[in-house]
Amino acid sequence: MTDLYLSAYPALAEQLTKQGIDVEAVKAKLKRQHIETPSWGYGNSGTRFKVFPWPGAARDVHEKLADAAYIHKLTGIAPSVALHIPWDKTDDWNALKQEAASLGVSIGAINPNVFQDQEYKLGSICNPSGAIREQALAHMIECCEIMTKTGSTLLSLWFADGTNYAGQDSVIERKHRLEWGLKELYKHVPANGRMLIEYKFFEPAFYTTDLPDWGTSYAMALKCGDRAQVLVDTGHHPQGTNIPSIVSFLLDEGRLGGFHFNARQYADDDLIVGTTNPFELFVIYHELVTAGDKANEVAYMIDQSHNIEPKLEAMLQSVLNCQVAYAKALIVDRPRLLESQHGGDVLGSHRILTSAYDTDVRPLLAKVREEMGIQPDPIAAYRADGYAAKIAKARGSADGSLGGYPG
Ligand code: PSV
Ligand code: MN
Repeated sequence: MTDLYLSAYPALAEQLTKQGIDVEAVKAKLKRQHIETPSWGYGNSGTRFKVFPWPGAARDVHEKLADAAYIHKLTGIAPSVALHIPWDKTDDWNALKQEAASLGVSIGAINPNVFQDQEYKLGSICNPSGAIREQALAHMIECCEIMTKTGSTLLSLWFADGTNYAGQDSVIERKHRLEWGLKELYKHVPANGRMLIEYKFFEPAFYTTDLPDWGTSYAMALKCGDRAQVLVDTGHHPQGTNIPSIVSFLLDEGRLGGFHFNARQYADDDLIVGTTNPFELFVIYHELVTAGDKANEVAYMIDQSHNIEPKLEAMLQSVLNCQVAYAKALIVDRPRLLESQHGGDVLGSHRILTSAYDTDVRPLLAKVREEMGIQPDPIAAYRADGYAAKIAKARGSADGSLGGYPG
């Protein structure tokens, strides 16, 4: 199969060149792609009904780093790992930073956890109790310090705050508490860092959520300052929401901080990226490529928790699906698309876009990987490799989840 893809490359390159695409420039961009994988995607996690332990699932931050490094070795485009605190807490951050570097990866976004402790039953920075709000703030400030120690430039915030019943709490007061907490926290974000504000329309709260949508995150980011931006988790919207248009608006406003990529069918399903929604993923990347330099700082992170799938293969597949979507977005004939759009050609424009989507980019990606010195087919390489069997033997089936709400 691999040979088949590589041998199909010259014909594809010729076809793309005829269309006016600079194939060398496309390959250069693909080699610079950067997808961050989440530490929590390597450990056991599941649904509220059951956590099925996976043989070889990472049991601590060291094993998570090793697994992330393995995914990077196979793909060449996953050089950083997001950490979740306190799940990944260590006494010696400098040593962890060195350990990551020695494995060929770096520490990416720092994700505070203000949803797991008993105190947070009624919320964190929106909690009716001032003492609990302060506790949540203190934890997030500690995460800013961890950023400095690890060299991370991203603080990635998600709050489980909300209410379950009408009248349970004052929605306006909760908004004021949210604004207070975010503004206070922003003062502690390292000068070279950014604060990404994630939203989610429901769950675990079922009546109101304090940060339910991109507009609320955007409004809060504006109140905080230039280095506060919105984080789009692709699983956090009501059905039918047009995520690419949100992406394009935020990019143009300079407020798209990053992504948590995953796929969903119904709610926040945390499935492998691009499995239910490959066209949506492609259009998201199309908006990013169209935005040019405005997309330079966007952080591309995966946020998945796998229950029944092999953890490493699921992560690998996710990274590769982002690569496919990006490759297809890079070969959109943009000058022709713009001309067609300006001419008001509804279906002609759509066709230009879908013709890139319909292109089989596997030969292009096989060539890119060959030039990067990695295996042209990472899934085949993973399946032929002994790493998964080795860690299954060494680590066994650790019981239990990461210790709380499953992603
Ligand atoms: C919440 O569902 C979320 O998407 C947030 O990003 C969390 O930090 C992550 O999942 C892990 O629980
Ligand atoms: Mn997320």
